Amino acid sequence: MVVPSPTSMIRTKKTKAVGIPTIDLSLERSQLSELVVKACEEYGFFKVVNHSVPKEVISRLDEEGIEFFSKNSSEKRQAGTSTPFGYGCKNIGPNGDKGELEYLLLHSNPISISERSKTIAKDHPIKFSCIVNDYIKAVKDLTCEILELAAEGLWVPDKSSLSKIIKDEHSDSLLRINHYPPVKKLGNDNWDPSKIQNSNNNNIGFGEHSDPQILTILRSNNVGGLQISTHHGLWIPVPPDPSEFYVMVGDALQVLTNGRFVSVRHRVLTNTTKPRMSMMYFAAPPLNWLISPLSKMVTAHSPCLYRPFTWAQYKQAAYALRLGDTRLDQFKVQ
Ligand code: GA4
Repeated sequence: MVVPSPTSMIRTKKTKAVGIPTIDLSLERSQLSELVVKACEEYGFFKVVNHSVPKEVISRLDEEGIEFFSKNSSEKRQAGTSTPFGYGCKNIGPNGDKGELEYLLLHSNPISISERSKTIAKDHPIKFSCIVNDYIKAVKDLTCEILELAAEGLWVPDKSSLSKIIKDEHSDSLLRINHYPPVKKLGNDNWDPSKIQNSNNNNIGFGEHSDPQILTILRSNNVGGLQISTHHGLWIPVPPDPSEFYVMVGDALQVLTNGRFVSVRHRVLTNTTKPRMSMMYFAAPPLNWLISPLSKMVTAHSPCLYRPFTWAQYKQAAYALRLGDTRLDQFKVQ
């Protein structure tokens, strides 16, 4: 059984309790694989506790992030523009999407990290590079553990069929550090949070979207703002938990599981008093990897939903659209 965490328990209008699943990774393996599959199916989102990422690795990257975002804007801009990697402020992607945030977008490839770090942390590039490397390594291991549990729970014969995609040395995985400065409520005393659906609203930190990759591993400081949408379209606030990780199903995993898992739509609202900082590891295939449903997931009852495409083709499609657009439709079997 997936245990909803009491802090995240909310009630819908129909008085049905909705909770974000929490999975304790110290449980027995056979139990864990079932829990992972259930959470991926029901929400495409869950929290993991008792994970293997050392506290010290988390706190070092936290410190580095705080130091970077406290610099003045001309110093931050020395990290290069965020297209494709570097520092970004308010602009998200190439098609006019905006958010109330600044961020660092880094490639997980070690060569890019050390090159990038020279401009991010001029005075101590090696230190920055080591911290980012250590964090990526630890979170990548966690991602592989979760993907192996998912494969086991789906009864896929090769339990490494998913994890091997991101273990590939050419994996296109990314690390993103987002910083949401506090934003005053819109200059109007009748501010209505229900109107926040509108993506032009200043209080949207990062607009509604799903992540294109396989899996996203997220953590944040103690400031909330993240919301996920249930598959029925209900928005649930995610309580911040600086010592644990949240896991999100991305579009590529939706395809690999032939739609059995559905990528989770999420957004971030800004806080009026405190800054939020979050860090996401986006686990992705190599650019030339052919993505198609795992053969075990295609049966007479579940015919193949997607035609094969490379990760490069999918990225191109994602970058040609707006943040909130649905990108998978164009890859569906007619
Ligand atoms: C969403 C997930 C990751 O943050 C990201 C984002 C990327 C960007 O910020 O450059 C995208 C967005 C994300 C999906 C659609 C495209 C690409 C902005 C955008 C409008 C780094 C990613 O891989 O896709």
